[in-house]
Amino acid sequence: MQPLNTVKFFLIVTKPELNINFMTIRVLAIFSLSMFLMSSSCKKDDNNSEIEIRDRTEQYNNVERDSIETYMKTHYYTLDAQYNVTIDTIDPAGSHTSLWDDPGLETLQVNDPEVDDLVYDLYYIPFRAGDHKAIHKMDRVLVAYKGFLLNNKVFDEKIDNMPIWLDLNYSIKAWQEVLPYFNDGTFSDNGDGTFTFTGYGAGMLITPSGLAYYHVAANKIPAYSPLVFSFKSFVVDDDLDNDTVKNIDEDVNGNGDPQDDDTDNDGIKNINDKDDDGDGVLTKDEDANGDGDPTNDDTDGDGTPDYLDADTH
Ligand SMILES: [Ca+2]
Ligand SMILES: [Ca+2]
Ligand SMILES: [Ca+2]
Ligand SMILES: [Ca+2]
Repeated sequence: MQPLNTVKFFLIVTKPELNINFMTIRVLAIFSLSMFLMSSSCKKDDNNSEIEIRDRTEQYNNVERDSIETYMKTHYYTLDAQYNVTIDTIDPAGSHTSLWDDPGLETLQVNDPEVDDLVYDLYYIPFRAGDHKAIHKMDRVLVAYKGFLLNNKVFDEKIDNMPIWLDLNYSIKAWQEVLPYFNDGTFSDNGDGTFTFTGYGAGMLITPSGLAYYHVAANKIPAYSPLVFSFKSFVVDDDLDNDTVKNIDEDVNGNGDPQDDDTDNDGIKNINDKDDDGDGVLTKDEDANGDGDPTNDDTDGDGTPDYLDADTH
């Protein structure tokens, strides 16, 4: 979970324009934390001792695959000018296009985190990709979102004027997999405490419980619930420790997991460590050629960049 002091700022929408491309946001020094979207390993499980742990493959292949497909074939969405999503049940006499038949629908094949040969269909629909910086699975993203159960009930919502920073390193796998298909937007300072956002990403996703909370019942989410989210990606923070090395490059061993990279073995992972090699010189200052990128400086030519080389700085 994010320590409080890593939160840089929060944004509050004050004057959403009725224009699909603009959103005006006020910066306030407030903090809010959502317990939702954190991975289930982060959650207390005390109330679930009586819940039977089902076989993950059977739960998906025999139960959720069908319930998700049925849901998608019997529901449709509508958008307002701010990419706010309404989901409703299709009237057979009507003319709405189902989620299943939506021309924008994308399907990802995602491996179960625990069972090797279990592969899920994870669905998403991009409303707009976002026109600025790419999101990687190790980044933190300022998002607004709305979460739905397959019965149309909303279990959580962060509206535009109360967005949250979502650290994908600690989020449910469905978000880790889908958000990298989106970018953030750009924002300009209006000089009066507000920022105008343009071109942020917006979409929705439909996930089986195996890529969400599985057997853990969380607040309004029953155990074994496939989940539907609509979301907007306003800002990506691609350098959590502000050391000028991007989060994705802090994964030194390149295995996709930044939690096992701690070059100086000081107990602080590189992704959160401002002095990655523990030589007393900040990573951002181990930039011999001064190009703003410490990853391409290797003063002693030993193949290890200075910021990861305790012998050189
Ligand atoms: Ca960094
Ligand atoms: Ca670092
Ligand atoms: Ca250093
Ligand atoms: Ca060094």
